[in-house]
Amino acid sequence: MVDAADLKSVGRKAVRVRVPPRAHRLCPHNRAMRVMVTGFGPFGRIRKNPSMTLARGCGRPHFLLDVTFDAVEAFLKDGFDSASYDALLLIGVADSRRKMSLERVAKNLSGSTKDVSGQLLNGPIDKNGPTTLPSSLWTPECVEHPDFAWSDDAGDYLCNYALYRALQRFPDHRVGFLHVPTRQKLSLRRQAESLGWLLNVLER
Ligand code: PCA
Repeated sequence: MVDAADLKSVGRKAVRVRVPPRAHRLCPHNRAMRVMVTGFGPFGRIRKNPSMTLARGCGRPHFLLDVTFDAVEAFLKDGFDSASYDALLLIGVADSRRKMSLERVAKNLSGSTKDVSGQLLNGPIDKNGPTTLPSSLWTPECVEHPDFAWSDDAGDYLCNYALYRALQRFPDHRVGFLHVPTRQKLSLRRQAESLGWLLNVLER
């Protein structure tokens, strides 16, 4: 469907004006978008976190995070060189998911599970922060693949925390969180292929 805003009247003819995807508008000279990818380490029953393997193997600059509040804070403060990137794609596992889930929102709430160092937040992430923050990374094409689905619930643990804090800290970057299934539900090989597809879509 053609959006009315995409149509300009030239004489009597309506022509379609191509609005470049947001990625291109953000990057001067049509340069491919520069994405940093992160994955998380083990926690709870997850001994081998697929997000770590995916981040390592995605062929883009990546950073591996321990499942702790301090590791997320340290990464956002010193590990993410924001001037060198346009976007930040955070990845974690959620064993309830069957699909690769594109989180659309982060909420200002951390639950009652301790991080792997024993630290507990259990309450608002930022007492003065907004209740929710919308993700700024996705485009509608991101779900044009059968392995991907939208999600509006990133949980209340480190993944939601990382998304909320990254969105707060980098309002001018594109930031998103991808929750992946366990490898028992979707093979790692297929997850890696799907992630490759997603990165290509985002970088277009
Ligand atoms: N999943 C957890 C934290 C780390 C990870 O991979 C979560 O969903 O919050």
